[in-house]
Amino acid sequence: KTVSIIGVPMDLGQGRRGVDMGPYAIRYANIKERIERLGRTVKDQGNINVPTAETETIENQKLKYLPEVARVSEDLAAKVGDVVRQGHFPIILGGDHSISIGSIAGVTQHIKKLGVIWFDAHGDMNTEETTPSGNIHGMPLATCIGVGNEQLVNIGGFAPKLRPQNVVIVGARSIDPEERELIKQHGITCYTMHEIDKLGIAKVMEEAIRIASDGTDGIHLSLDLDSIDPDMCPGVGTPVLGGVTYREGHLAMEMLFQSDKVVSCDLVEVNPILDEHNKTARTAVDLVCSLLGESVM
Ligand code: DIR
Ligand code: MN
Ligand code: MN
Ligand code: MN
Repeated sequence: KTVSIIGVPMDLGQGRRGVDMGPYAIRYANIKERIERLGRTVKDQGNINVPTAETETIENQKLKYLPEVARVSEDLAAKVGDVVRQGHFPIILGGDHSISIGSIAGVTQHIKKLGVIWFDAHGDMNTEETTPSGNIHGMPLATCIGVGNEQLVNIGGFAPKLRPQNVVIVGARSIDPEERELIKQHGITCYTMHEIDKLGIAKVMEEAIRIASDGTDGIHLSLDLDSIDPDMCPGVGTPVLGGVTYREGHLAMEMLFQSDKVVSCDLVEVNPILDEHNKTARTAVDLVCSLLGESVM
């Protein structure tokens, strides 16, 4: 299967500058060459157009840059839909995590029953009612299960994109109080760092893959690099101590490869301005190579 890379230089979904440079940072870390070395054909589709923060104004403090995020999401959904139709495996480079609204809308145009593994320090299950920040990057998972702002929920012309029983959060360690209630209320499985420490990443991933593939036709991996501990991923907007280690991350990706269920993935929240010599983008590329079958022997 050909791999298609799509960049989304989006920073309007959160409050810190620099995450719009994520796609360039990940390309600079040689994502294309590294995947080609695995014997895959890689096509870089370029970037989706994203307006610059300086030219836009915030109209709604509970949904910052809503019209701009919605427009980019529609464009991204169309592009992702296009490459999935061609039989490609899309890798979407963020940008902040709001881009997953568009990427998942694109994949589910063709793969109607999609499971999702949401690797993140956060739940991303806020709505305009629960958000403490007004940042849309804290809302994409809620949006995909059909909860929240109507315009966002209906990106791509249909809703919901995902059934909560096929959604699994892995690596969580910072959840807002009302967000926690939404996760419980909708029956989303959430493996926090507590479960990873107690059960081990292998057991957690075995369960996550089972849940995300139960009755679905594929799994989308949404990889927020802040899931990984800040020692290997310091270049993210909202780092949280006590994350998934480099080794746990690799084992998780290897198990996803072995499952043969993953159809698409996002690499999000890489912020080279906050990074140390592009360490976060390099870790992202290492992890995606494991996801695509790189192994020692
Ligand atoms: C916080 C931070 N829960 C919010 N969220 C995220 O603003 O909604 N940080 N996703 O990366
Ligand atoms: Mn996130
Ligand atoms: Mn996060
Ligand atoms: Mn974030």
